[in-house]
Amino acid sequence: MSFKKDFMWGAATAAYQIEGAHLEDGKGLSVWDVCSHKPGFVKGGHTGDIACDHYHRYKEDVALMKELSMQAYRFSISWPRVLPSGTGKINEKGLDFYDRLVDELLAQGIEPFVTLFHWDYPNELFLRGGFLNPDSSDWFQEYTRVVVERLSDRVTNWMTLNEPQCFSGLGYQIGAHAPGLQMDNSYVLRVIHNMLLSHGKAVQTIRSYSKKQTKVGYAPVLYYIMPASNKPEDIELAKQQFFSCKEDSLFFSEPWWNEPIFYGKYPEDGLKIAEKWLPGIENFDISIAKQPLDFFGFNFYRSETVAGYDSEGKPFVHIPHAVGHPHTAFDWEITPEGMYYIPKALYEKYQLPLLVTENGLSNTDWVDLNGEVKDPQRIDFLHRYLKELKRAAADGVDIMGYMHWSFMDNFEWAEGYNERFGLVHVDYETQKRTPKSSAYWYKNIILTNGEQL
Ligand code: PSG
Repeated sequence: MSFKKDFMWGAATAAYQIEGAHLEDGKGLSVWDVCSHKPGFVKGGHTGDIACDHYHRYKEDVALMKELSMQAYRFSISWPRVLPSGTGKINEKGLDFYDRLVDELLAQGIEPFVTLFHWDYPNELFLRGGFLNPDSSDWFQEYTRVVVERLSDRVTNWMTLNEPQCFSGLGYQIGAHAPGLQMDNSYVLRVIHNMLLSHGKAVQTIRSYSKKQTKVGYAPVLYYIMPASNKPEDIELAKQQFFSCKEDSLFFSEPWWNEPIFYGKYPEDGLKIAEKWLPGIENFDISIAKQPLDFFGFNFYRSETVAGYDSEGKPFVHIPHAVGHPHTAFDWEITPEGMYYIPKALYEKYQLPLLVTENGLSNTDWVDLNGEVKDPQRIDFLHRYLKELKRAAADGVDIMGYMHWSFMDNFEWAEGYNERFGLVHVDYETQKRTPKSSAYWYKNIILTNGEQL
């Protein structure tokens, strides 16, 4: 068994990470525009002001996607480009950009996958409380309607939120990402609650305003828990742990986000933890978060925790620094097995087609004397992860497609341009694009539907 005939191979990006043109054509500021300009917020003082200048070079970029045989492209819309104040006045020029991008993709036979929110929250709404404001889900709904009314005659595939775990956790609790706050858990819980409501209302809006049939999903990040060995009891314990809420990482626990979205309720084990921080949260009505979805999208990069039974038969879960796995340039563990275990476990639990919305690595790529960009590590990474994904497909898991993160090198949030995740190399001085050796390797995988994996 192999990948389905209509399996979709592609790559992903996000607006703030590639577009640049941060003040052009009436765009409003996002929290990332503001934070990246604060000294010390981003490594090297980098900002997304110009980034890959994709706003002006999208045609060249889409042509490159075509050359690399991409069948799908996942990108996000900048909310403040479309609604500079977040609500109210529409910026037609901003919407026009996405119009042209979608037309260009379709003209080249590339299927657009649109993410509505990939972290560049309108600053004006942030100043009104952002996701802490009880109206925030209505704001998101208004924005969704504007985009859907404009693009849904051509766009079929939608994702509401990208990694809301990171936006709420890194943005409101740890402060490493915009808006850069360090608030206590009771506030983070409210942010999460409003993000979940936003998701639910946006799905309703997509369904009511879309001009044609849609496929709707979202894109949480998931960290798998590695079984300590191949013994069935270790594998089972790892799965149990993956599906449970953990006190030290509640906001990144699988059920905390997905159970409201798929079951309309917060998980019981999570509520026991959350109740200590926000008494009464068990009465928060989250039923609206549950709307029928067409696919379960997920971003998967690594597994940093191991679970198993020790020699005395006692269960353990821990974070070993070295699980015996190689690491990426960003020092993330390379754990391809998760690309088998996660789809298996998710499909069993939610029974929905799956879409890998992101997966990839940052790497120290080598530009050689001939100007060719060599990244054998990325090829090996892709090979290992895709082999595991294929194994899950062979076990009968319904997988719609795979979007590599990222199509091209881009602004890696707090790390600036220091981490390179692209299949295509970007020389930021000249904006020259050069497909890396991995891009050609991936092209061959696409053309053969992963046959030789
Ligand atoms: C993903 C995975 C981890 C941290 C951050 C992300 N991890 O394993 O520790 S964020 C995610 C995001 C995209 C980023 C990309 C690479 O959606 O915008 O550029 O992954 O960090």
